[in-house]
Order: sequence, then structure tokens, then C-alpha cells
Amino acid sequence: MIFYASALSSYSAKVRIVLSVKGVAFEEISPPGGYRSADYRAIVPMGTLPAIRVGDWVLSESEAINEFLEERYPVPAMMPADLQSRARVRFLCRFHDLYLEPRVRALFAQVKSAQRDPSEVAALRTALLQRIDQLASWVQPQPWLLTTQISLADCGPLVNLWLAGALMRACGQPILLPPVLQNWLDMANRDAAVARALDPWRAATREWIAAR
Ligand SMILES: N[C@@H](CCC(=O)N[C@@H](CS)C(=O)NCC(=O)O)C(=O)O
Repeated sequence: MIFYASALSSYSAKVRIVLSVKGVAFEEISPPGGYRSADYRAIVPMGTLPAIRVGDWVLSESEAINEFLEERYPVPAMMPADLQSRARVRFLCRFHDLYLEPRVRALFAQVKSAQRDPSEVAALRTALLQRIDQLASWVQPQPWLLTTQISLADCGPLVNLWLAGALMRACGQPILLPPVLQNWLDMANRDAAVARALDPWRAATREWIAAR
């Protein structure tokens, strides 16, 4: 399996967690010509990272990839067994991609101090904290967000709650996570498969922030 990804891509990091937990063998390569490029779009029509390729078969969109990986490599399971719990995992994945992640991504434009608008950062911070508080009110980690073993619902928040903290600090308006989420994040970061997947991405992200 070819995994198109980059060191800094947060959506690639989300998929890398599943690859790591399931111990899938893959070859990671950078998108030829960079993401969005014509060369890369000739392979992956969306032009986005991440994507996977198996022979001539190509799939992009992190959530579609994670669901494919779950079905193709069912052990260890990253979806609970019962119908309603599975639906909740999918809800949290959607919530992450559609409502939480865009609020984190918006902060990238504010990291460089010369281009920063502190009132915009404050507005983004309020909007982000609103989504984080929603997430905190819905979960009772056991110890993973919705399950006893890591599930697909943990992957996006593991990437973006850490990233939210790092970017808000860099923008001069740090946030504190609600204890329920901070405890979950601390527990998850002690997990070997999560650390293997996220440590290189966190290092690359820290370096990117420092360079600004
Ligand atoms: N919904 C997509 C978002 C992927 C995405 O935005 N990836 C970024 C890198 S982290 C990217 O490829 N950006 C280039 C673009 O949007 O054209 C997914 O879940 O895979």
C-alpha cells in the first residue's frame, strides 16, 4: 500500500494513527509535484493529502480511508460492536471533520506575528473553545473517548486538540482543555501506537511553528 502524506499534514496524521494501531505495512511517499499539483491530481483526483493507492486503486479523504482500513484490517477493531455505539463513533468523526478541525485550521494564518490580528485570534479562540466544550460534554472516556479500546473517533481529536493547544500558544492566547479531555489526551499520548504515529508529526509541526 502506498500512503501519500506529508510530515506536516494533520489529516495524514489522523490516518497514520489507524495504520499504526493496526500495524499495516505501507510505503509513505510525498505527493509527486506537491499536493494540488497536476502530477499528483493525475494520481489522486482530489489533490489532497492523505490518499492511499493499492495497485491502480486510489482512495482519498481521511475518513473514507480510515473506514476502509477498519474493514480491510478488522483486527484490532477500531469500531465498537453494537449499532448505536458505531453510530456515535461516526457522529464524533463527522463532528471533528466538519466543526472542530476547520476552527483549528483557521489558526494557521495567525501564527506569523507580522500577519497576526489579535482580535481575530480572540474570535477564533472563542469559537474553538465552544466546539471543545461541546466535545467534552459528550464524552466519558473509558479510557478512550467512546470506547475501552482506541476507536476511529479518537483519531481526529488526538491530532487536532494537541494542534489547537500548540497553535493557540503560538498565537499568544493559550487555551486550557477541559480536564476530561486533557486526561484523555495525556493517557493517549502514553500509548505506544499513538506515539509512533504522532511523534514525527508533532516534531515537524513544532519546527514549522518555531520557524515563524
Ligand atoms: N477532507 C479531507 C481534507 C484533507 C486536507 O485538507 N488535507 C490538506 C493537507 S492536511 C490538503 O491536502 N490541502 C490541500 C488542498 O486542500 O487542496 C480529508 O479528510 O482528507
